[in-house]
Amino acid sequence: MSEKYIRNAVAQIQERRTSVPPPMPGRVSGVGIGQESSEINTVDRPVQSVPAPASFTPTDEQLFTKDEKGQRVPDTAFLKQHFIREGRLKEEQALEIVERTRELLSTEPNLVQVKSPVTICGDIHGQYYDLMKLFEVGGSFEENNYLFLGDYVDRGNFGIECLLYLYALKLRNPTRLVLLRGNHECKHLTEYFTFKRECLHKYSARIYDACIASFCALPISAVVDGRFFCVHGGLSPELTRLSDLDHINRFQEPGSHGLLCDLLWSDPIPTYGHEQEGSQHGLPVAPGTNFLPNTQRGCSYTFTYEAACKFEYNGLLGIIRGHEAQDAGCAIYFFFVASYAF
Ligand SMILES: [Mn+2]
Repeated sequence: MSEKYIRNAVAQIQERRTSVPPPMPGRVSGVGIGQESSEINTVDRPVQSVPAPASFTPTDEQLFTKDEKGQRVPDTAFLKQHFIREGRLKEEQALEIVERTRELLSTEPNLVQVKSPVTICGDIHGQYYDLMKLFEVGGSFEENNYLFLGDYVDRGNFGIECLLYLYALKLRNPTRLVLLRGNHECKHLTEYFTFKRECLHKYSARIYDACIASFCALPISAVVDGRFFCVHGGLSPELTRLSDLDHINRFQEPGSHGLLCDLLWSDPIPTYGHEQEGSQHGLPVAPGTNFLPNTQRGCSYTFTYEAACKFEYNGLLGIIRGHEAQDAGCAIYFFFVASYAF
């Protein structure tokens, strides 16, 4: 038995030997190993098509330019390329972008009016290269407006780059770009997830604190053409009219309950549109049910189709929200008023 085992093992080793690929042809720089045909390059980048990371921090002349009114604004084309190459800014430069954006955001109302054509984008979560792709397919600021539904940071490794780039674009296109707050734009989640550590690693506590202060200035909702309500999470039992939004003090860390919390955290019920018969996603609920505790999130609520219809009485056609990943990139639940002339 053991002899058979050894023979089998030896056969496998021999077989494996023959499957080892021959050494790559190349050249040795500095270290002389092997034959001339198997030299290895130890000086140049092995994959020349991938540019080296940007190891410099830009000068103010490189990073900032003047807009049409002669105001100092970030050069977004430069910043885009610098971040693509994983470059960093000087602390003062990052601070200037975050601080000035905070001031600008503070002037916006809780509910921002947006005009179409508009490209609406969901959670970015630190995926800077996906953000680049988004702008590539979404068109230019001359062609359309942009509305982001929050969750710029955490999870992905490039949260600060996403934030600084979006803030730079905001300074450059104050009315063309609207940035809403997501549930991750707060102290509590960025401490628990990755953004705080990312900030401390790449920049400093000062930059992190400035980012947190800027999050409190982000508006929380938008309406496109007076017809589509846009928010990160969803509805709330405390939200009946759009004017209810005016009374929120958004300049604070969101609590674990209440209207601000719900707007950032709630979800449609998993059986949305089929609540009363139930589905593989959940048990039936009684007619007239509008909100149920959101057990998956551990806070806020899930809202039903009935709750959405009630809210539509504000002259709306639909709700556009982020907060949940979708396999196909997006999901359309329902066209609220199919016969509406639009
Ligand atoms: Mn979210």
